[in-house]
Amino acid sequence: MNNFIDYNNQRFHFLWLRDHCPCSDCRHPSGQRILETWQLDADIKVESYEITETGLEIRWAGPQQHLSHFSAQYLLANSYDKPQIPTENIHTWGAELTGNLPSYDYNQVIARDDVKGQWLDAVTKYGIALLKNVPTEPGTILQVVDLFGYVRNTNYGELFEVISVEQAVNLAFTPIPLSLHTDNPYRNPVPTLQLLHCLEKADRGGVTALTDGFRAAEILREQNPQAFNLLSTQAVTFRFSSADAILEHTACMIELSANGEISAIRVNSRSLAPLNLPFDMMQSFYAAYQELTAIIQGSACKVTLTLDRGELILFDNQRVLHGREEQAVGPRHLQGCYADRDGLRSTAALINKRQQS
Ligand SMILES: O=C(O)CCC(=O)C(=O)O
Ligand SMILES: [Fe+2]
Repeated sequence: MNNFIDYNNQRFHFLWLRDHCPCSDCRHPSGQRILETWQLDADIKVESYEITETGLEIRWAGPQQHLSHFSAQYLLANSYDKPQIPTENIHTWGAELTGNLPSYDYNQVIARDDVKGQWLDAVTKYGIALLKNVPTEPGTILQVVDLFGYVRNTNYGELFEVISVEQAVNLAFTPIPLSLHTDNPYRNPVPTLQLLHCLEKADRGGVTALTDGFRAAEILREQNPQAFNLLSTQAVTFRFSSADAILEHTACMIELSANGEISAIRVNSRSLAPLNLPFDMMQSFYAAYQELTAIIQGSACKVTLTLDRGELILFDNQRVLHGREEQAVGPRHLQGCYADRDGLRSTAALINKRQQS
């Protein structure tokens, strides 16, 4: 006897169906599961079932004769055994985005739900969006985060001042150029979003460089699969220490999801701890690391721009690398802060739902 039901040419295991029973004994009105999967009989049997106009009705075998009714809509939306279509609309980019970053006007974003939705969707799609005409009142960056989520507080504070200071604890707080990097790979969990808001622009220099790390890693995968394999399987350690924080995390520079997709990038020359790898791997690991970073810094991938007063970039810190080129001459003041993707995605999904209704 089969252990599944064929519904409209989609097969559903008995066990899957029992586990997804939507009745009020099995599901809370919130939609959350009440039944405990571990308590189900893995060989559960069906007493009888009927394909009706509205869906599927099942009477389960056993003393309780439990009944389940599934709507056609639910079964259609949740049928399995088909290629998983990526739900996220990710569009990788290179230098062609120079002068062309997805850009939104702050006043429109705060006035219009649809524009706010477009701004947030752009961050998911491209990993970055530029906001213009943000008031240069210090601290406004925190109000920008309030538009979509929650500030991620760290040892650098709720927000941090990117200005040149004496005895800086971090190269970011000097006028020195910074090679393209993701922030805080020494932290776990790492802040998944970063914001940088320009309050004052240097007379010269202080140019912002940006690279889509997903594109760079894809290029490496194509041009040198062995190098890609090393960077996505050999973990390295990143470390930061100051008077008030000692942070360390060990993970791969290229992180892959279970189905082999590039899911996160960690590159930060300043905070890479001494490499500790098998002796015979060291030379080839360096070659792979140099090849990836050459792609990241290369002109095919990199976008440069000089942030003007009132401009703010919001970007995915596990995907888009940022850097600073040319020593800043004259006062320059950015405010930075971290936030997380969950809040952004949730706000975007709520807006999309509102737009559809
Ligand atoms: O000064 C800049 O443009 C970037 C600074 C930076 O990388 C940071 O604060 O994370
Ligand atoms: Fe940074």
